[in-house]
Amino acid sequence: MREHPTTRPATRRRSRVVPSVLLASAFVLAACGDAEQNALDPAGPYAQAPHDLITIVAIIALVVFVLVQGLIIYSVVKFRTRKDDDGSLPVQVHGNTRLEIFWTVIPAVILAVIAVPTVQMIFETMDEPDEEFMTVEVIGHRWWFEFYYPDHDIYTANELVIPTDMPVRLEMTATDLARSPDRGVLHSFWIPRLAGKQDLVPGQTTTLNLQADEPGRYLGQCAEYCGLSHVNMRARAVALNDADWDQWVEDQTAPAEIPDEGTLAAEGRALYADLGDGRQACASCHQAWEGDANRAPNTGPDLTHLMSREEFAGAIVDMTEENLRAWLEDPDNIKPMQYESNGIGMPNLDLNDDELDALVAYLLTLE
Ligand code: HEC
Ligand SMILES: [Cu+2]
Repeated sequence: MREHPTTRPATRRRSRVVPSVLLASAFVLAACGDAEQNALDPAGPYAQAPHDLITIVAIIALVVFVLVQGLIIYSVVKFRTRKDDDGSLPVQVHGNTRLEIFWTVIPAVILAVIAVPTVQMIFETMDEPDEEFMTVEVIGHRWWFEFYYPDHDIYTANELVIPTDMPVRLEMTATDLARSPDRGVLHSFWIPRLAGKQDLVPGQTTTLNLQADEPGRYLGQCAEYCGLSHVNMRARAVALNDADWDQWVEDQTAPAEIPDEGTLAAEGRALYADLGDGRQACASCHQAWEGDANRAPNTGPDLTHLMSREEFAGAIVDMTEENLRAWLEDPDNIKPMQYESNGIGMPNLDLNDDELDALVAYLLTLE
C-alpha cells in the first residue's frame, strides 16, 4: 500500500527546483565577481568607443524587445480562451501589404542608423592615431605573447608595458616556420578594458590601438582558440606613469647582470649555457642578453629582465622563487604543452635539485 501517492512527486520537483535556482544564481554571480576583463568598464578611449556604441545598440534593442514582448503578452491575454468560449477565432489578417512594408522598412531603417556610428567608430579606432603614439610589435606564440619595442630595441613577454595616456599601436603577427616550431595558428589579442580584439595571423600584420588613461594592470587573454593551452595564454597590459615608464625603458635597455664568480647564481649561469648530458641548453631557446652586439629574439621568452615581470608562462603564474622552481622542475605540470610530440613550449629538462637551486638563483638575478 502506498502512502500519500500525490505528494511525493511534488516534493521531489520542489527539491530539484531550489538547488537549480541556487546553482544558476551562483553561476551568474560568479560571472560578476571577476571584473578584471570587463569590456563594460573601459579604461581608455579605444575601449570607450565600442562601449558607447554597445550602449546605444542595447537601448535600441531594449525598446524593440519591450515593444515586441508587450504586443505578445497583450495578444495572449486579450485572446485567451475564456469560460464561455465558442471556439471561434478572432479576425485573421493575411497579406496586408502596408503592414508587410511597415515591418520590413522599420528594421532596415534601424540597422541603417546603427551602421553609421558603427562604421565611423571602426575607422576611427583602427586608423593610425592623430597624436603622437608608440609602436609595439606583438608576436603570438603557442602559448604566450612576445612584445618588441622597435623604438627602444626591447624584447619582453606576457606583460605589455606602456606609458599612460599615450596611444599605443600594436603591429601584430603570429609565429611562422622561420621563427619557431609553434607555427601556423591564429591567436587574438584582447585586453577588454583597453581595446577591442584583433586576430594575429601568421604571415600577415594586423594592427590594434590601445591606450590606458590611468596607471594600472589590465588583464587580457588570447581570444582565438589556438590549441591545448589556449586557456593559459593570458596577457597583461601594465600602464606606468611618466617617471616609471622612463625608468622601465632604462632598465630594459640595459644588459643582463652577470653574477659574481663563485656564487650559486654564477653556477646557474653556466648551466643556463650548457646543461650537459646531451640536454638542450636554456640559451638555445631563451635570450639573456649580456650586452654583446646582437640582441636577437629566440624561440622562447626573453629572460634578460625576467624579474621585472610580475607574472610568467603566459601571465598565468606569479613570479615567485617557488613558482620558478616548479616551472623548471616540470613545466607541463603548470601549463600543459606539447614539447615531446610537437616541439611546442618548454621541455622538461630532468633537472636535479642542485641544478634547480643554481638555475633559480641565476634567474633571480635577471632583474
Ligand atoms: C626548447 C626550447 C626551450 C628550452 C630548452 C628551455 N625553454 Fe624555457 N621556455 C620555452 C618556451 C617556449 C617558453 C614559453 C612557454 C609558455 O609560456 O607557453 C619558456 C618559458 C620559460 C620561462 C618563463 C618566461 C616567461 O616570461 O614566461 C622561464 C623562466 C624559462 N622558460 C626558463 C628556462 C630555463 C632556465 C631553461 C633551461 C633549464 C629553459 N627555460 C629551457 C622554451 C624553452
Ligand atoms: Cu592563442
